[in-house]
Formats: sequence, structure tokens, C-alpha cells
Amino acid sequence: MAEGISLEELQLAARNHGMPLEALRYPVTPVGLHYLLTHYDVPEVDAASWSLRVRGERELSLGPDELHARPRVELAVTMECAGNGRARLDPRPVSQPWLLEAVGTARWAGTPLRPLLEEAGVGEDVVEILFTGVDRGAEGGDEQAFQRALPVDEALRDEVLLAYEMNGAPLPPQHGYPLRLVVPGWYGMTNVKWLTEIGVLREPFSGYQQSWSYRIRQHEDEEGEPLSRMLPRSLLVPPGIPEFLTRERLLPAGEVVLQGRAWSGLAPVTSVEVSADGGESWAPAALEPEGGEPWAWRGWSYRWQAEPGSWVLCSRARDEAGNEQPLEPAWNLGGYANNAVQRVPATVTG
Ligand SMILES: Nc1nc2c(c(=O)[nH]1)N[C@H]1C(S)=C(S)[C@@H](COP(=O)(O)O)O[C@H]1N2
Ligand SMILES: [Mo]
Repeated sequence: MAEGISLEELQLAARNHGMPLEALRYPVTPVGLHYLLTHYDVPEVDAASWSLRVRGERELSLGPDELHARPRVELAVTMECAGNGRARLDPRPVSQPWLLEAVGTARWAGTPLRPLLEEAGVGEDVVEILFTGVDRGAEGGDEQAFQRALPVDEALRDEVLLAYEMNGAPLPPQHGYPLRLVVPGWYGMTNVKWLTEIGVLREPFSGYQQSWSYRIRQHEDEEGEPLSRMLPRSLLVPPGIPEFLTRERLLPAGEVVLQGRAWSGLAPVTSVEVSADGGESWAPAALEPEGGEPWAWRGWSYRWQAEPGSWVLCSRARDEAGNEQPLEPAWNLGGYANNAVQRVPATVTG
């Protein structure tokens, strides 16, 4: 049995809330139910004095009005923290102790990044684009702004946005007001909030959030593999009603329509299977039609004939590239990318 959660982990968990799993019923997550992760403090940003600097071969500076005057794009995007599932690893890596709820889908509106980069000019020798947020803190012993870099070809994808709206309203402070990066398909850390500067790099970024954090490694002395796209995952809308403390589900016998949503940042989800016996036997769920939102999760449903007894409900997603959720988590030092199948204990009464 792993050691209990420390007060420091609880302190992080109380600031950085997950999406209550019943919110999986909404195709677009209401803003207050979307998960939240902020490494340092939500910074105070005064839009009147804020600007975005883009430093390529030329230097551009854009205020809110100039950004809003540019071409506008809307995109529904599922975002998941790379640490989702961390608290289920044993031994538990000490950081934000997510179980399964570090996910949400928002309808982002903003302006595409690519034309802005082209206006600023990205030289042939540039390998990465660096994104810097306003927020600062100390991590790994070093004071820093939150910064992440993207390979040039990823930064130039058409669907990469500089977003100033979330679900039809200006970004709220906690989600990056006045501007954030949105990189569909990639894990959460990529989507830099409170964006204030975009720069070009001729060598790969060696900052803390890139060279130390967000890498899959087993030992501290390993270089590790950087995280990028979200592995496939599927979650259930919790059926029935919960027992307060354990969250175990209680429901009456009879037909139950189990529902959930599945996503993968690697390729479109092509199948979801459901198990009521903890992963011993599986049956295919019905996938919702794609609905023209290629970067948003996909709904699924399954008619379950619930018989009295104790069950463990599971769902398992597979994507077009053949990636499938494992039954057991793969441990790593930072506690990242644990996309093991969810297990939902349920008691069915006669
Ligand atoms: N500037 C800044 N951007 C950030 C972060 C941060 O702490 N500061 N956290 C990152 C991480 S780890 C995640 S998972 C997502 C969370 O986005 P959300 O809080 O809007 O859900 O934002 C990313 N962008
Ligand atoms: Mo994250």
C-alpha cells in the first residue's frame, strides 16, 4: 500500500481542481468544471498594459485590440494534464496528485499562430518556438517564468491557436487571461497560459519545464523521452448514485445505458470497449458520430443489463494508429501519461 497523501500534495490538489467526472456528460465542459492546473500563482494581468511580443527575424508587439482584429477561429479541444493518473502509481511520484479528472473540453476562440510566426519571420536555422507566460515561481531550485517550447513544424500546424476566449467568453483569469496557447492533441503543459512572449530558438530549449519536467524516465540520471501527445483514454460518466466517502456507485438492477467519452492526441479514436468484470471480458460500445470536431473527445454508450451483485466497470479506448489503453499503469519518475483503464466499483441491488 502506498503512503498517504502529504499536506503539500493536498495543498496543490486544493488549488488545482479536477473535472468532476459527472461533467463528462457535457460535450463542451462548462468553464468552472474544466480542470485547472497552475504551477505558480494566477498572475495579475492588466490587459491595458499587457502585450504579446513575437520575436522572430522581426519583432512584433500586439495588444488585445490588434489580436482581436486578426482572423478568428473557433475550435473544440480536449485538454488533459500529463500528470493525470499520477496518484495511482506506486510508489506515488510527489506532485499534483491527480486521479483521473485532469481533463476537460473547451471551445476556444482565437487567432491562428502560423500567420503571426510568418509575419515575424522564422529563420531556416530555427528549431523550436518558445512560449513564455507572465507567471513566475521557483521550481527545482530555480526562479523562472513558466516556459515551454514546441518544434517548429508543430508550432506551424494550422490548428494551433492563440486563444482569447473560452466557451464564448473572455478567458477567465485562471485559464490564462488575456491570451493562451492551444496546441490540439498535446498534453496540457504545452498550452502556455498568460502568454506574453513568443521567441525563436536555434537550439532545443533547455528550461526546467522541458529538460527536467514532462519527460518519461525511470531514474534521475536518465535524459528521458519528452512527453508530447495525449495517449488514448476513455472515462465513464459515473452511473447511479455515489456512496459519499468511497464514491462507489449504487444502482438498481435492469438496463443501464453506460456513457462516457474517449480521446487520443495521437490519432482519432476508433473503438471503445466496455467491461463490467474488471477487464476480464469486453464488449464493443457504440461510438457517437464524429461531429466535425477532430480535436475533441468522442462520446460512446453501451447498454448494460445490470444484475444484482458487485461489479467493476471499465472502458478501454483504441485509436486509429493502434494505440490502446493498458490494464495496468506503466510507472515513471514524474508520474506522467498513466492512461491505464479506469475501474469503477458498482453495487447493483435487486
Ligand atoms: N503560464 C502557464 N501556463 C500553463 C501552466 C502554468 O502553470 N503556467 N500549466 C500548464 C499545465 S501543466 C496544464 S495541465 C495546463 C492546464 O490548463 P488549464 O488550467 O486551463 O486547464 O496549462 C498549462 N499552461
Ligand atoms: Mo499539466
